[in-house]
Amino acid sequence: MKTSNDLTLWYERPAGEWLEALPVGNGRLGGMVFGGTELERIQLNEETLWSGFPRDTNQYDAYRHLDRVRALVEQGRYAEAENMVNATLLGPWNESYLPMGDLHIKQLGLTGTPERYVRDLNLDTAIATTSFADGGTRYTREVFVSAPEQVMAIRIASDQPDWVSISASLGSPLRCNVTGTGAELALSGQCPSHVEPNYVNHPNPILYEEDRGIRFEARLRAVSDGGTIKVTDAGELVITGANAVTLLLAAATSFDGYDKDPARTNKNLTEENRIRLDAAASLSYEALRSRHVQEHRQLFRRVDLRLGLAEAETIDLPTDRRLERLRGGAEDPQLAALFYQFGRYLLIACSRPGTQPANLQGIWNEDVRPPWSSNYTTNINAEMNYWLAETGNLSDCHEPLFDMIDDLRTTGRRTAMIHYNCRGWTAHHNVDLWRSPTPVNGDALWAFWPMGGAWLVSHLWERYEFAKDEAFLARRAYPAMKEAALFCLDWLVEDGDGYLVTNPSTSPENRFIAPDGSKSSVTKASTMDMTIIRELFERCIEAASLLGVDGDLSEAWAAALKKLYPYRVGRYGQLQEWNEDFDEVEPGHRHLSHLYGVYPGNLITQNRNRELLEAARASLERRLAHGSGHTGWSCAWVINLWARLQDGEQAHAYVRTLLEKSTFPNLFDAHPPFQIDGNFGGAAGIAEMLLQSHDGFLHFLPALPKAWDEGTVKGFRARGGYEVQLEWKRGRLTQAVVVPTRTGVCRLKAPSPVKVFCEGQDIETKLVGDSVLEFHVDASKTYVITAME
Ligand code: FUC
Repeated sequence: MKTSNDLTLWYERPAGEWLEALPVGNGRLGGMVFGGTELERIQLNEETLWSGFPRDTNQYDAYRHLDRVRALVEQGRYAEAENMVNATLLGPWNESYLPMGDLHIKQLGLTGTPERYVRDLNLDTAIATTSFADGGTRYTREVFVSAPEQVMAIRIASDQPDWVSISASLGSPLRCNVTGTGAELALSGQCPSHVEPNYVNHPNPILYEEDRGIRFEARLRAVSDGGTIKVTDAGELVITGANAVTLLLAAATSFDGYDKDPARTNKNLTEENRIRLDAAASLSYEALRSRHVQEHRQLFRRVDLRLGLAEAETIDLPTDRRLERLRGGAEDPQLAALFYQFGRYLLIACSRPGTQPANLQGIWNEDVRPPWSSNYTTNINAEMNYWLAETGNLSDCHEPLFDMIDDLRTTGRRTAMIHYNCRGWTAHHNVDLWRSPTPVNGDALWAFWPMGGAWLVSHLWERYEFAKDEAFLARRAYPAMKEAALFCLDWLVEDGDGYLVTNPSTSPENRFIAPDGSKSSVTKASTMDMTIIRELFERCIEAASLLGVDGDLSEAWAAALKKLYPYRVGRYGQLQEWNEDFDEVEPGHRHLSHLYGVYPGNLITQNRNRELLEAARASLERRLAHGSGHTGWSCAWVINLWARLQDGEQAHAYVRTLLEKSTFPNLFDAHPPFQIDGNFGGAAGIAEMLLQSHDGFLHFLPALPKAWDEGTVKGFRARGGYEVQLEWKRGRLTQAVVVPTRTGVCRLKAPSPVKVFCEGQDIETKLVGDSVLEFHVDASKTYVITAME
């Protein structure tokens, strides 16, 4: 029996399947640890292993058909318009993320049935540990992926001297061969030059071509304390009679940028790996481990979250049993806190400065044809992956997304020009390692959606809002936003009523029933399109004015804002999803695209537009009454929406739904299948229930459910440049601490009377709105807000 602390996932059995294994990673290199006793499997990933190579996926004929599609939409011939989009405006599928392989470790010399088995993942150390006893000997295996040393380390030890004997082997589902010399094994392989998505029937879905595609090498080295090491003819590394063994694994690939042919790069993969292995091997295991733990904690320990008091016995149960218990109706608030911190752990493990952004599975994938190619799906999933980054004090981990935006500006500029004759840049709903911005194959329903760029740049603005760093705004955020907004300016057309609309337009990925009874996804001015554009233009005008640039452009954006197709409230009192009050083909659809303005956007808030907020509530209720929220990410979005609607009980009900119905035993989110967006979106939702800052002020505990009646938060970040601590009891805020990064005015909403102190002094405050207080703050000073009763 093991007593877990609040930051450990633990289990009493080895993982029977991949979704029970525990993820480790350093942003680039990932592993899924199964924790077998006699046979350990660690499934391996490297984030740049993708099929394909740089290609031009633009459709040079597309533009010739655009006017005809637009005319069909204006005539209300939506189904015909959709057919024509499918036939003329779409392009080829993009490429797939791939697994690297497997490391198998046989524990030799076991005598009987293992006893006192435990495996766990400690989120605070980022180490997965397996331990068990066999015939009086206790074995321990620790696995982690070091960011400082860029290697995976596996330490196998026992409590008896000279007792550790193992054999290790490498394999891969990709084309590969394994060689071994001295104390090393090398797995050299090649990626396919194309992989068809797993939902496409194709006689030859995995295509390998000579001198095409990414090459890779994974190199494993054994460092043994005592005993002997040899490589067998079967390509196994065998270590016998050691006190302990450290296996070090490094991986390198020939990927050298989205626009470079990986077959032509001169990277020496063996040398890259050897340099890393030599450096790691020169450290003692203890030093390697402590450098890793220290580096991880510098990110992970920025936030501490405690929710309520779990009933004592739940804390001592393995994680899978806690999930079962929750499914049986029990409360376990601290499990929600664990899920939140697991989200932060995952982001640290799969998205670090300089790495690729988190894809649909972060970096963890065992399939050569993974679901939806495990790519970047920008009509919700890629963005949701970053919803927790800023509030969760992991702004650094947000950066890979910004790098991808920079790449997409280059590729997406050509697509804007070739497909639509527009300035600026665009991206559609699927993006891959090669930064293909074009619409993919299949159906307009998902494929025709040129708003990816405009949504992605909202992340740059959000980063600015949280950090208030004008240099970032000037150098990184505004240039990408401006170009996305230029695209939108050119993409808008005037409709018959003089409104500016997008046409053709879809609302990912729902269909409507047109007045003639036909079903289509293609119309004009979907609410999501108009919201994203409105938000982007407003933010660009604000950014340009802050930076003192682009006056003319700002005038153009302001003029366009006045003519944008307006929000409409439909016959159910709902915020309409499309330009007309069409019925949905799927009223309980998983996407909540028309509610973008409530979350992740902030155009529809209590302060800005209460009536629209009520219409959005009606839309959400209608969706949910018909079964929405049934995929993990959809449920996560619902939590955030209820939080913004300030309904703590509803938000909490969907936190429970997410954990009960959409979470695998290893706490990975279930679409199903596994998709990591729900982990990040769910974690973001939990934070959003406790602290908001999107409506012009800090709002403490805006959607606190009864089940979390006591708790503390340290280290959340809020827009305006704040770090925030909260403490509450019996459902009421007792104290908050705010540390601003800049001097200025702080506004906060305090539902009951509070006093504000700085350095022991009572600060003067002014009431400026409905329970909104305003006071002056100096950068880096600490402001303590205390409830008066
Ligand atoms: C969108 C969603 C699907 C899935 C896929 C990866 O297309 O509609 O549910 O999440 O992305």
